[in-house]
Parts: sequence; C-alpha cells; structure tokens
Amino acid sequence: MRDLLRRRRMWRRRPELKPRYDVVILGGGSHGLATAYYLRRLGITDVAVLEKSYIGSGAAGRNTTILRSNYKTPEGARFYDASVKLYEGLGAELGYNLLFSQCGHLTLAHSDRAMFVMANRAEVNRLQGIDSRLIGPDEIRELVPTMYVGPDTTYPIHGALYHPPGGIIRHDAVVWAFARGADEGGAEIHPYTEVTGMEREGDRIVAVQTNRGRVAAGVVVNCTAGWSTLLCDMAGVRLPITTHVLQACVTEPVKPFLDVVIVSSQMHVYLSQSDRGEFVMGSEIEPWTTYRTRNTLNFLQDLARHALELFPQLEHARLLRAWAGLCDLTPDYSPILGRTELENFHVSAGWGTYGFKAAPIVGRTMAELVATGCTPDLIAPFSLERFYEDRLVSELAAAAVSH
Ligand code: PYC
Repeated sequence: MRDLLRRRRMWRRRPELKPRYDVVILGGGSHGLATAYYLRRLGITDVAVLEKSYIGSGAAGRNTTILRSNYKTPEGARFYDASVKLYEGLGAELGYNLLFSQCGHLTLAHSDRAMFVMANRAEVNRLQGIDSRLIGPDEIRELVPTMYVGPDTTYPIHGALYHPPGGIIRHDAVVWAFARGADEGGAEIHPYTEVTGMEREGDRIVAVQTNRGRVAAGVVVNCTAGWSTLLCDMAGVRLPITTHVLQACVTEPVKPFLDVVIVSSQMHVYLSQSDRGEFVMGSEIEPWTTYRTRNTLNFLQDLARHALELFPQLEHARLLRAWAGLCDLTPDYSPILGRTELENFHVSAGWGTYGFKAAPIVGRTMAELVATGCTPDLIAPFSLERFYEDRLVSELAAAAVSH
C-alpha cells in the first residue's frame, strides 16, 4: 500500500535546502533530471537539482518531441543512437508511459544536391549500424499517402532520407518520469530556486548562491540549455555559444492521418501528428540573438504556407497554441559536453535543436563523468577544448532547420 501511494505521487515537496550537496545540478529540465536519475543508479544520491522556474519549463517543455539519430557525423550519429536506444527502454525502466512512437522520420530532399547530401548521411548512418536510407517519391507516397508529392509545388520532392527508428515521444512525461526516478533515489528537486552567483576558489566552484541561500557543492553540473552561457559567466567559464529563439505551434486535434515525422530543411518546416491528433509544427530559428520568447506573425505565416503545400487538408485547421524556446548554438552545431577548465564544474550546453533527443544519454554520460572523474568515450568528441584545438564536429545542416 505504501508503495502504491508512493507511486501515485510524482516527487516529494521541495524541502529546505541543505547547506551542502555532493552534486548540485543547475537546471530542472530533461538533462538535469536525467543526470540526477543516472547518478542515483551509480549510487550517488546526495544530489540537488536547482530549477529557477517549474520543472520542465525550459527547452524540455518547448520542443517538438522528435527523436532521431540520423546525424551527419559518425560522432553525432553514434551519440544520438545511444540516446534513442536508451529511450526505447525508458518507459519500462521508469514505470511511466512515455507514449514513444517510433513511427519513422522522413527528411525531404528537394534538389539533386539535397539527394546527394542525404545519400552521404545514409552511408554515415549505416556505417554506425543505424537504419537510414534514401528513398524515392514512390516509396514516400506509400509511407505518407496523405502528403502532397506532386510536381507543382514550390519545392518538388525528389526523395527523402528515411529513418525508421525516429519518432516522437511525450516530452513532459519524459521530464516527470526522470524527476520521479531521481526523487525515488533520494535526489532533491528544488523548483523556483534561482542561481544568482557562484563562489570560486582557484579552479573550483565551492558554492552556488541562490534566491534561497548559499549551497556548497562537491561538483556542479550546468544543464541550463538557453541560459548556460549566463550560468557559465558566473563561474568565469566562457562558452562559444549564441542564443536564438525557435518557435513552434500546434493545431487543434484532427482525425489521425499522419504517422511519420516529416521534415524539410529547404521549406523550413517539420511536422508530426501527436497522439491527441494535433499537428505539432516548427520552423527555422530566428537569425538574431535574443532571450525574448515571443511568437511572431511572420513565423506563423511562413510555417502555414509551407505546411499547407505538403498537407492542404489542414486548410481549415485552427491553431491551438504557439510557443517559443531558446536555442543555444555552437560554431559547429554540436553540443559542448563534459569538463570545463574548472575541476568540478561540468557542462551540458550548445544543443541547438538537438537537446531533448539527447536527454537519456546526456544523463548517463554526465553521471559517469561525475562518478568516475573520467570522460566517457561517447562524449569525448564534444569537449569544450575542441574549439581551442580545431577539432570541430560539424553537424551543420543535419537538422530540420537550416542550422
Ligand atoms: O530533429 O533536428 C531536429 C529538430 C529540429 C527542430 C526540431 N527538431
């Protein structure tokens, strides 16, 4: 009975902050909570997750829920593939229905050049054992009979990169499940706890200052996505990141007629149909840097124009909601993961539009780094040092958007 009651609750009420924790995680989104969860699995439970707003209020609650691993570089493909594999077992592991649908993912190609690039990507993917291949218009029509694949569109469809394991998952459920899993292991989750400063002694962060007082820390892990540069500034660590906004929206629910994720970087549109019947759609990042997360009419007009070319059936569908999130971009469009120049201050940042896909593998590898002091092989290519050592991992144009 106690177990049952415990299961019904999500996580414990926020306790008082203790004066010290072995590990302090900044950011209560999918990366921070996943790190706390995997730390628990490694036996590290004196952990606090500090979140300035509510749990999952940042990028984890503002993405378009797409999972995939069909990246451009071997390093990227390997890394995101490990994440998709963890996602496959996550619902059962955490005892939570995450509504993961591996419905497949199609990246449309609208030119010969795009076909060539997709063919290369498929090769890179297959060499990593990832199911990914180039298909032509006939197979596209079979997979998505409801999509318009005719010649008289702005960007006629020549083919697509087809990635069967890609799909969508319920993003807020992922956050809640990780939070509950971390909490069950003893990690403390502290919403509405904003970090206002960091105390540094030599090459270590000894404590973080918050709006609820000072907390000493053995290790600090910065998982704050769009705000990571601001938090790193407090620690005196510079990140080569610019912050942009990315907008998305959802229609009212309509009868299910799309069961694959459709992406076109040339049309700047990606869309899928949720389990509730809503069309979840997104577009290109705004090219300027800002923290202003407001929607714009231009975004909605451009997105609607492109979405309707592919799915004219949506002509009368009304928009239910639109939102915007922060996108932290690095010069090579790959993340920055792991150690910084400070001994006990690690970072998961620079995710662009890829962060949510990586949550489980970020959690697992960051937890391993904290527990062992060694950088796992899978994240070694994404170290901050690569920008000083000219070892970039270019994922330019591997996204649904044109970054
Ligand atoms: O899968 O690359 C992606 C993506 C971009 C924006 C949302 N998802």
